[in-house]
Amino acid sequence: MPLEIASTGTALVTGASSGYGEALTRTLVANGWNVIAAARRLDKLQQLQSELGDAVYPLQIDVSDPAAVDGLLSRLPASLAQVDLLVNNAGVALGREPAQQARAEDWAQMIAVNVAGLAHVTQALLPGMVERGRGHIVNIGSIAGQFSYPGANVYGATKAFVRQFTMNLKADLLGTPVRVSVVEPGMTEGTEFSNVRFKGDDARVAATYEGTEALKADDVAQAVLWMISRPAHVNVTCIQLMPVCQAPAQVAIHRKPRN
Ligand code: 8X3
Repeated sequence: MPLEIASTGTALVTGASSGYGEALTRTLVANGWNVIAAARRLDKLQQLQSELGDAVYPLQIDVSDPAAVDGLLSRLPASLAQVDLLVNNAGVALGREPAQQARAEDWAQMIAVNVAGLAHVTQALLPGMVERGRGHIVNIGSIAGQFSYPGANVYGATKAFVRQFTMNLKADLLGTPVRVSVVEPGMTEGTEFSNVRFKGDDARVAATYEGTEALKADDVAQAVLWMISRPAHVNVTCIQLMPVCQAPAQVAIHRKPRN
């Protein structure tokens, strides 16, 4: 059976300046959507617009700034004010140190963007979707929200929030046609994720991907496209994807040194 064509409309993608957000912006535009591409780096968004055309509307915003999110809808032109698809993609991982060595500022920033920012943007757009009887929210989580690994501490916990928030939204939206989904990617290469996480330590970034064939941002964009292309009565609640070379393999055991 051929893949259904995604229904189109207006999408708002946070974190659209790079990585999954950029790939998704390209995919949505290619499938007929108008995309409000939201991120902090306006120059990157403007580049996307000049490349993809007027289907892209650049919106400079920091989702961790409550006042900016409160004013989000008022900054949109009337033709784009009714958002049909929200992709809560903006997120950040900072550090891989054990919790006892992690920096408080890193934890605070991850919570501000991945948890508070995501919830706040949702709160800004969801009432309109329910009122209009049309909408889909896709949250970008991570396999780190389900599986533990050393150094994932607060990052993984923020992504566990994303998963559970999605499921709780699903419960609240019962009786409305608004859909809600979470996508949980594993290791992905070719994005800024690890450069940000390791704060520009190129050797650690290179070591992370050495000998692997990781997911690409487009793999994630295609998963989102499939989700939003399902018939209106189908709510894909969760897609989790990992590269073949990655697995949540074992519970670790620390052994005492032999005497
Ligand atoms: C990032 C995926 O595998 O690096 O969200 O934790 S992983």
